[in-house]
Amino acid sequence: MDVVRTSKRLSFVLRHRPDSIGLALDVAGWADVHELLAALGLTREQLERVVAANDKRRFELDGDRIRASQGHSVAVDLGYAPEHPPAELFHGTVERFLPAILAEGLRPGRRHAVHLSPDAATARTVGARRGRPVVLRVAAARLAADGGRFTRSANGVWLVDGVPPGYLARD
Ligand code: HQG
Repeated sequence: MDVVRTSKRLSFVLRHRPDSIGLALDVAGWADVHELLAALGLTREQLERVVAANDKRRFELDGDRIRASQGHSVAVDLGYAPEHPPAELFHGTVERFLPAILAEGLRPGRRHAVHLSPDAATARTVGARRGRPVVLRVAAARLAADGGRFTRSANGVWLVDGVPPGYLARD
């Protein structure tokens, strides 16, 4: 079993297309582990290896259920309580998106939320998935004070509905 390949497959299924293997998620994004193992042809040990080896702790394995901690495009309510963000958070992107981002702010696109990183180095890695990374600073505490609702996923990714341009600055 290829751990990285299996992890990508799990992300795809648990965030975007559970139906592609006949799986159903509950309202909070949990899938039944036995159904998942049968559908993917994996053993419990293999699944545990993939979850434990994951660099970003993308999956929560809780007894007989499993879910992705963030990144969904399917409708789920992860149930994270709102939290006060630190003064600043960071968003990694690429130059070609900047004109749109600076004009209309950060938007979730096909995901549920805009994803923000706690530090510039992590944001740089996120941006680098798409090319030469550009890091934006987000005035998170000010946005929260102005009514922005922040939550933090089990693996430390900050989530917010959107970030208007007035809260963004290039790092
Ligand atoms: C950009 C990975 C034009 C945004 C990462 C990004 C993260 C806009 C892209 C997680 C825009 C969306 C999420 C606007 C935002 N106009 N472009 N108004 N607003 N964008 O993949 O943040 O490895 O949905 O800058 O580590 O890149 O999968 O979001 O470039 O935590 O676990 O639109 O995915 O995690 O891309 O990444 P994405 P993201 P995993």
